Amino acid sequence: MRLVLLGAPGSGKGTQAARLKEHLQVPHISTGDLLRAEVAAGTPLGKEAKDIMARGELVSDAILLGMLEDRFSRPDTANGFILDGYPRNLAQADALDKLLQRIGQPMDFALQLDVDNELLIERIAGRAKAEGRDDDNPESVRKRLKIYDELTAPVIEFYRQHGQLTVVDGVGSMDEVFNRIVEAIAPATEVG
Ligand code: B4P
Repeated sequence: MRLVLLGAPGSGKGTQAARLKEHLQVPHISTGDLLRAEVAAGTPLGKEAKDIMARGELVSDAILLGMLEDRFSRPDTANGFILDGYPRNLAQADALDKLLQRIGQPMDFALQLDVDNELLIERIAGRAKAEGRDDDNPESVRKRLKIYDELTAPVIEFYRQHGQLTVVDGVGSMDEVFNRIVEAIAPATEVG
């Protein structure tokens, strides 16, 4: 199954993708994780992305597309994937659509995790304490939420218009949200 998780920062995309990966037995591709790995390894790409990410801004579309093309070329995606963190604007949504058409693997599901802003800020503040991620400071979080509203929210409409969107209530315990997702994708998993 090929699935993309959509939702604001802190909506639980990474959290749920880690669980869904076990459930569906397909790889979890997080563009945030791919970028953080580049930063940690100190590659030229990582050096370019580090400050942009810390400020809560988007890394360039060209870099992201190159990274994704590279990731999709690996054999473990043959049976599907869970994509998390991409697309973050309409240009990325369009590029992804074309890329998947080219490799003959169209998206099966776009799942939006719906969570209100107050709770998003609370969750990210919790992660800031637990993990100390560079971009979880209040200023970057405000910027990330603004960018989400302006650039990423239209991506939801893109998938709605393509008839691929399912909205899942992202409020509740991690188990409750997971169970809702499993229920939403059940018809597709039953027919294989
Ligand atoms: P990401 O890594 O995608 O970061 P994120 O949006 O904060 O989501 P994440 O998946 O980590 O958080 P989650 O909601 O699971 O991106 C980081 C940066 O990378 C971007 O700002 C950008 O600079 C760059 N980037 C990535 N992709 C890009 C792209 N396509 N184009 C350009 N730039 C890109 O969880 C958040 C917290 O909530 C966790 O602490 C979790 O434990 C908690 N939580 C989750 N579910 C919960 C629940 N049900 N109840 C209580 N807490 C919960």
